[in-house]
Amino acid sequence: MNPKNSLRRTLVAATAAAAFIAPLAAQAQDIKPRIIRFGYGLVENSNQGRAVKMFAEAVEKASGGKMRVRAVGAAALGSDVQMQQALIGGAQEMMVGSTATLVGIVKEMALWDTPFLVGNAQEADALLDGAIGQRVMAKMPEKGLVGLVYWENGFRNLTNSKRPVTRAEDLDGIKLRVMQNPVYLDSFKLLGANAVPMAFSELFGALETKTVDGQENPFNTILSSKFYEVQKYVSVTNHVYSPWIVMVSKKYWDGLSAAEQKVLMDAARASRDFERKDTRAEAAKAVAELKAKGMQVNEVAPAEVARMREKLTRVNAGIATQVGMELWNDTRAELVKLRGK
Ligand code: KDG
Repeated sequence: MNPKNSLRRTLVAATAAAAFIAPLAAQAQDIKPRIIRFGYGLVENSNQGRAVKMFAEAVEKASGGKMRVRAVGAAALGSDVQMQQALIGGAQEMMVGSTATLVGIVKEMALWDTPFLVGNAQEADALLDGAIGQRVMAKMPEKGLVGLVYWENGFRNLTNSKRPVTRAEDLDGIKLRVMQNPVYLDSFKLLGANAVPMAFSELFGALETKTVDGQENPFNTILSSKFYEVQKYVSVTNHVYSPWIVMVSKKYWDGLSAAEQKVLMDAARASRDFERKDTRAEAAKAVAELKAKGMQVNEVAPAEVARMREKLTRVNAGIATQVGMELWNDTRAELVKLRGK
């Protein structure tokens, strides 16, 4: 056969094959689900883990299986700070973590570090879900992150292995782990503790080996992370309301269609409502459960909490400067309005 004819036949066959395969490949691409790696730091059976699971189920249902969330807990994808960098670089799609660990990237998140900023969950929800919370979130895209919603970590309380904390002076000499955040570091130094910044993923081991004597976290985390196995005392201070924030890599977000972005946003809002309800229900039973696990719980007297609060006002000026006086003053004004004064 004439070589030219043979080549022509081959080209014709290849073209025909490509025309047949291309739609199949496109169709396969269409049904191949988007996999969203969603990292978080607590264990699967925690308020954080249960909410990520709920979010994942909502996304898969709403997208008809075209978007699948792979939830990865226990800091297996890294600490909050490491995951934040992975999202910015586009190596990971989503995470939930503490706003307190985000201040190195979005300085306005320091607003939520303010000791005793809010007095109850209702005030927290109103601030976080309202104009103030959205103004802070609006600072994220320029840093490569998209904030969807805030979840509740909760009001933070002290635990340690040495003694009940009944007043600030009892913190003297206690090596207290704090989140990697300057306000937390300064606050507990002001109260007299030997404050030690540390990633959450290292905390249980540090408590177990007595590298640190204590830490501070909401009841939910003290329970789910089994700190009762390595801590004797819980001292109730409610010294700050701590939010978590559900975030998406902006590089990933910008590649989604409007419909896909809506799926994530709707699921995030539903998971926020679920998480807050679940967290508050669990926290309401936590003291009894911690006592049953052998912990000694003391309520710090209001007068002593007031003394702590007075000492901690010294960090407020630095927060106001960091977040900007307009946002700081608007937040204060919003709280006055919420309190009906
Ligand atoms: O991924 C763990 C984080 O959510 C962390 O912020 C939990 O409050 C926490 C802490 O003390 O590190």
